[in-house]
Amino acid sequence: MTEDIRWIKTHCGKMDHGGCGLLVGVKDNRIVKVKGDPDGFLNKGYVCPKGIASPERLNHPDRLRYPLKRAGKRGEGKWDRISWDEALNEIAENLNNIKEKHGARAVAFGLGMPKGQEHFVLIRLANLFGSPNVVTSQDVCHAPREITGLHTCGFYPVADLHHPSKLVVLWASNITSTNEEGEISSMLLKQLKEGTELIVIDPRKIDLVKKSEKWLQIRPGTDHALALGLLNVIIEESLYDKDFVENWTHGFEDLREHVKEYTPEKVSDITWVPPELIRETARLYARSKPATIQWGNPVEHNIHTFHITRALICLMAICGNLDVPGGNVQALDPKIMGLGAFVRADLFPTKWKEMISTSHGVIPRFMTIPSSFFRKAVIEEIPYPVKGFYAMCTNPMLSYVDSRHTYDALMKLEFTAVADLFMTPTAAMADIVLPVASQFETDDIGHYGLGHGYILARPKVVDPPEECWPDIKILNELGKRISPEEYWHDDYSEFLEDVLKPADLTYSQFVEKGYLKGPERYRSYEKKGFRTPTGKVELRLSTAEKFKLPPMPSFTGFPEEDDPEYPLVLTSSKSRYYLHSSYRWIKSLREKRPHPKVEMHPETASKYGIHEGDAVVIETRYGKITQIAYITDIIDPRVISASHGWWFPEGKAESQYEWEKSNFNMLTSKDTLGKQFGTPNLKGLPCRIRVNGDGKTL
Ligand SMILES: Nc1nc2c(c(=O)[nH]1)N[C@H]1C(S)=C(S)[C@@H](COP(=O)(O)OP(=O)(O)OC[C@H]3O[C@@H](n4cnc5c(=O)[nH]c(N)nc54)[C@H](O)[C@@H]3O)O[C@H]1N2
Ligand SMILES: Nc1nc2c(c(=O)[nH]1)N[C@H]1C(S)=C(S)[C@@H](COP(=O)(O)OP(=O)(O)OC[C@H]3O[C@@H](n4cnc5c(=O)[nH]c(N)nc54)[C@H](O)[C@@H]3O)O[C@H]1N2
Ligand code: SF4
Ligand SMILES: [Mo]
Repeated sequence: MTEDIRWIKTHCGKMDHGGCGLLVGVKDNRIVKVKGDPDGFLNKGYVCPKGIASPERLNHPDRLRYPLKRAGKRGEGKWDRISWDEALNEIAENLNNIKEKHGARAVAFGLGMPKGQEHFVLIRLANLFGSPNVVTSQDVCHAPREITGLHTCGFYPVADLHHPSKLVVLWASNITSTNEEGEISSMLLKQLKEGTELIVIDPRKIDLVKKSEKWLQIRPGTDHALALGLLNVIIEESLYDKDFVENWTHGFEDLREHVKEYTPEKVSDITWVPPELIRETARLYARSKPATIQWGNPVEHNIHTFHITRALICLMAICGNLDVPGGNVQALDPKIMGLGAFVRADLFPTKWKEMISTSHGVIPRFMTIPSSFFRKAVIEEIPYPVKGFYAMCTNPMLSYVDSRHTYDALMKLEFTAVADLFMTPTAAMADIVLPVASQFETDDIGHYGLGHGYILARPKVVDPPEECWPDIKILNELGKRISPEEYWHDDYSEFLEDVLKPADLTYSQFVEKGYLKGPERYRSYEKKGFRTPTGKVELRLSTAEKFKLPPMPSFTGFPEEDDPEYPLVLTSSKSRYYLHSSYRWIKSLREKRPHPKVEMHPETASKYGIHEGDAVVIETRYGKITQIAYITDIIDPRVISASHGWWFPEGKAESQYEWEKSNFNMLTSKDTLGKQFGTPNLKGLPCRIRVNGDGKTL
């Protein structure tokens, strides 16, 4: 039996940002087993439950297999099967018509979390079509870290887990569940075994707390206050890196004055972290060299994200941890085609001026459109109308803040096409639905454009079923219909060859190598300075006036003010078994996590008469949902943590699979947004809870 199995090396993708090297066992064009590849560049044999379950995506009986055209009213769940030619012509005709009537900018292109090379082919398509509006989740995912980094120190400082650190700070990062952006947790676990110390800053007692020196159980949404408190202690106690500060920072004296008010006592009142623990944490971080901050996504789920990310970079800088091995580094790309060239940014020099976001005064260099601004353009036609939408690798009905608003926008759009593996609440609202070939079914490149300094080969291992097409192929054919043909290839796989040409490799040679990593160069600033206007790390932003940015990181408030009507604080984390709203339909994963769960402390549960397993109504000022109570002391009695991304694939198409019932984004608001990134509050929201009816049903 086992002799018939062919083992193929590839890298995991699309179950998160990807990264693990896999050995995939194939028999008769079907994947029979997946194992972690012991030679995997990042994972050395590690694999998570999603990785193991990932082939189940491919053979699911309800997977989309043919292009579909809406038959009934929008969202009614009635479809006709059509051919690819009909589907592509229909999309092209609608998008071209909208362009003719309202201009190219009236068509928006939607993307979710970057999953593979198709992400960049879609941005290229938007550029060639002439639309400046690519809507992504970047307002709540990575743009605040990346772009604040560019403005403060000239690069995006990522945690360097490739070299030993004396100390790792997990700041809002549940790395053993999320392996965030290819920071595979096995890399950290190896270091911890070898003596690296750990600090965890998280409102929940995550698994790694048991391996940590210190756990700071922070009040959700107050990370800026905590970071300023640490800066206060480090400066007051003169623990900072004097040489680095003197030679390579701009505005240190201003920072010294500015953080005086953030005493541990004051910060403790805001964050609930005891003052002595703030002091000890500051001392341990400042004295450990090198130390790295693995900063996670919740630092971007708050209207104050610019202040949080600024304060954290100041912390890295004054302790001498920027651009040193084992610190927070500028990961250099291998010699491959640059992002700008790949997406043909050169053909669209006026993009910044024309983008929806520019009229909202976002921070320069932030080139994608936050979901709230996109929907404002659709619904209120501000700053101009948007009428058409092509969405790929995304499920906005669940992932955008304020889901009712998404529903309204999808109802109002003149034309929407969605490409996915499965009928989702968003696809169910489309006019055309396209069936895609996904990971394992098409050649792909992983980690391009993510800023971690490597790319990974994801060669195809099986053929896709029936009429499923890779996204790149769809975009290549659509591109020829809605933009100048000369920019598209005869064979879509040429796009992968393009990326590799500067490295003098073909795709198959790249597959042989498995991955490409950029050069390891540190302290580049010693030769060239930092890529900021002052050539230094800008503790005080020299561009503040010019770009209307706050010059110093400050505590600018809670995400929302306290409200006695809503006495608890709501947060969330990603589930280890799912990717956002994806894959509730994979049986083996669903068995592991069958319901959306809301975590609460035993004291909280008893105060509200809630028992383990009860259906609980969670309410904020904006809406209410129901989830199942999970009683645990990993959480503070004043906080609850609900699940994000829940819809019910077993539900009915005509009600978009019960998208309202348990969906976290029914509890969030599009109306209060951070200035620089249009970021909403997804964490730290005032809320209240009660048992739902008899507590038996969701
Ligand atoms: N309240 C709240 N909201 C959040 C977050 C949160 O923590 N809380 N997190 C935010 C973050 S960090 C992010 S990145 C976003 C994520 O937002 P999205 O990326 O929109 O979320 P997903 O649920 O992953 O949707 C991905 C869709 O892509 C489909 N898909 C998978 N593979 C392929 C493929 O190869 N091709 C195509 N065409 N489709 C594919 C999946 O089936 C799924 O329907 O959500 C954000 N929204
Ligand atoms: N299994 C799985 N893996 C994923 C994803 C997924 O959906 N599922 N999504 C992928 C994507 S797109 C992203 S962006 C990353 C995100 O991965 P992470 O950065 O790890 O994000 P989260 O799981 O949202 O939150 C991390 C931790 O922050 C804590 N937290 C919540 N609120 C706060 C707060 O206000 N302050 C602080 N300091 N901590 C807080 C949570 O309790 C949680 O333990 O993961 C990627 N990997
Ligand atoms: S951690 Fe991510 S890349 Fe690794 S197996 Fe799991 S889903 Fe795949
Ligand atoms: Mo994300």
